[in-house]
Amino acid sequence: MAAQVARHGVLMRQAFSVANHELINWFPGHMAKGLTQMQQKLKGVDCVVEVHDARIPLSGRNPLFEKRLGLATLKPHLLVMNKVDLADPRCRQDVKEYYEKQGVPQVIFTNCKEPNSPGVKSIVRKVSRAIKDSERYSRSEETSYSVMVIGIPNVGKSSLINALRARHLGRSKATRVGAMPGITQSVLEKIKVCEDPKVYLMDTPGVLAPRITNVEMGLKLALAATIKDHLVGEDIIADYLLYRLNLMGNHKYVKFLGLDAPTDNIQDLLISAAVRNNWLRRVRDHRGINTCPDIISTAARFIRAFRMGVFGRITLDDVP
Ligand SMILES: Nc1nc2c(ncn2[C@@H]2O[C@H](COP(=O)(O)OP(=O)(O)OP(=O)(O)O)[C@@H](O)[C@H]2O)c(=O)[nH]1
Ligand SMILES: [Mg+2]
Repeated sequence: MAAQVARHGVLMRQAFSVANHELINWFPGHMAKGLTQMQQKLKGVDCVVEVHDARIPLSGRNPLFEKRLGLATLKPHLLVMNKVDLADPRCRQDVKEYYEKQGVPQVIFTNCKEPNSPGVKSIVRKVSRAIKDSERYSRSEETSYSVMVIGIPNVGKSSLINALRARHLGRSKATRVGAMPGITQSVLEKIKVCEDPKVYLMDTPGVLAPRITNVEMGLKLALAATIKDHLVGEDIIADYLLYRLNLMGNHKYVKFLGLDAPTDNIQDLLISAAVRNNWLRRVRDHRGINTCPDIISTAARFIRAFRMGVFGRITLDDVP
């Protein structure tokens, strides 16, 4: 049994265990196809911008990118940590230093909901510099840059392209964005995001590693919405969220869900919250039509609140 410590008179878990240790396998056809298209188009690209979610700065970066696209060796490579508005700002310096040690010199922190935020503003300049500094840059007359934007699903690749377009060209969205993973389904044509220098960005589908073998990493990826919720289960994601919040001593969920006190029991939490807030569903049984607590939609509301930052800015990885 996992170790527990008392907080607010309640025993809280110090480790998370799931009954079902099934690994997450989610590699739909569009991801495999996207990866092949990316490989084919890489030749004409001057720089690769990898977007990741700042709430999981270490978890889930796809090893296939390194393997199939040869990022570090072939092209100038910038790592963008997006959604900083949702991540703990205290982790930023540690993330930067961690990646510097790994040989990734450029880590840029962005909030793509704000085209005029400092990170977004710096991208074109840093891309131009990285290309000019690269050994392979021999086209001295060339003033147009072609950049491929890659990353796992739902981290904000398309949002970054739209934010840069809004920032430098004052133009509206050119590529579709959505709260669910798997919105961009194929490698798109180049989209102009800046006039001077001329910078063209290529949007790509989010590609996850085909097998996620580490259960806790899978849960973090799910909580950050990079995997479709139903593949893991809303109740399991909600349980992991509860465990993490309690571990941090963050009990903002009590007020948000209308509970009396913190709890470490997800079933109690979901049932109480559903009853208190009238989040019920109709069921038909031998007595006719009745209502019962809607556990899954309550779990989904709890998870959505985390993703909107209701419980504060939280980074899920421990950065060494
Ligand atoms: N809070 C916050 N939300 C963001 C940010 N950037 C993007 N989002 C949201 O994240 C979700 C995913 O954005 P997309 O741009 O579609 O992500 P993507 O990486 O292109 O996703 P796929 O095409 O599905 O791989 C959308 O709901 C965006 O509004 C950010 O910096 N902060
Ligand atoms: Mg997209």
